[in-house]
Amino acid sequence: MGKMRELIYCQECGVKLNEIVTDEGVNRKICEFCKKIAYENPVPATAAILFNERGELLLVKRNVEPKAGEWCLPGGFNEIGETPEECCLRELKEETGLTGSIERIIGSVPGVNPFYRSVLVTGYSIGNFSGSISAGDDSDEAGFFELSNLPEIAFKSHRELLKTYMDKELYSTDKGMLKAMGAYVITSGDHINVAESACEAGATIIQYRDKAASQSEKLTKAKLIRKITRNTETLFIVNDDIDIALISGADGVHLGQDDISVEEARKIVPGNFIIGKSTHSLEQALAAEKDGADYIGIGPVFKTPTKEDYIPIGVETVKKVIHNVKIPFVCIGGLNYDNIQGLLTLGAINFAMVREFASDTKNSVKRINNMIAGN
Ligand code: TZP
Ligand code: MG
Repeated sequence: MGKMRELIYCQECGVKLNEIVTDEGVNRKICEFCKKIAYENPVPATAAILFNERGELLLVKRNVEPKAGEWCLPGGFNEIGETPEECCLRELKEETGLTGSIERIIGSVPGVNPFYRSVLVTGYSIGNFSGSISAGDDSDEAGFFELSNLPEIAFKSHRELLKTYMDKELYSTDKGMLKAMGAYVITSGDHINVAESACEAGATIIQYRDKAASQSEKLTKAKLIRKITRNTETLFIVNDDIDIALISGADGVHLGQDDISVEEARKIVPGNFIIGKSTHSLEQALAAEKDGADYIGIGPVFKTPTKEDYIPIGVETVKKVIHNVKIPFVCIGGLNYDNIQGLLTLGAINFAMVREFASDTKNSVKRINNMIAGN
């Protein structure tokens, strides 16, 4: 991206602008003739992140400057009266011929542009797409690219949005690229101690699950676990309570069958917030996937005193989930070092446990992650 084009003349009367520093210490330009500050605000734009069922990313080849001849995400500038979501879907249709629906907001990234000075690009992930590709408007070509074989992406803002999407997504749409959660540690007993040890051992996910504490106690502990996991690779998920997850700044929430739906929860959480869902059958697993869950828990696989009144779903249901569900799933319930080997052989790679991590947490996490990694 080139250098930002400077605003030199008043856009209303053409007089050369003077530079001032406001009482608040902000550098501004002023037109002495119009007696007005010439505010420099970014132009709003959007970009669409769309993967096909093979996990390939949709890109377009630009036919206009800046960066004519280079590839980028489909997208463009907001029209007056249009919401960013409408802009994103319109640009997608114009540039690629595809229609789709907004899945979620990925984030907004400021950028500079030699033609429009400053832009603010909001990225959205797109689901349920249909139609056949036909390039149009600002693009000469449109096509799907394997992530391992992407062309250079022209705009830094698009590269940043993609990175945010990839970092926070636990998976790509290609199941083969499913990112392992590995040992999924559910806290119990001395929750803080378990979380601290799990984090030190490099657990991918810690879920704070505390059925006994009051809401205020839970919030205090959730904040502590957030502190422990902040600036580490470990994701922090709160069980059941979306309010505590949001206030403590957790990475996500894990909802049960009796909690609010994923679709409703999605309305009040940030774009990259992880929402997991407990499921106890293939039907519930498919419903959670349709509802937009980022991952599901499937279980209890075996009988467990931790969830006593549930009938175990058994290995057969896990097999069905492996073959029918596209989002990541984590097996749960009655798992231990000995019985996860069989599930690994079937193709399961993520295992959530309460009792196994309740004592000697650090060693248990390391032992189970080594086993998952095949060491
Ligand atoms: N959901 C299904 S089984 C279960 C939950 C929360 C408890 C798993 O506990 P454990 O001690 O690992 O069997
Ligand atoms: Mg629950």
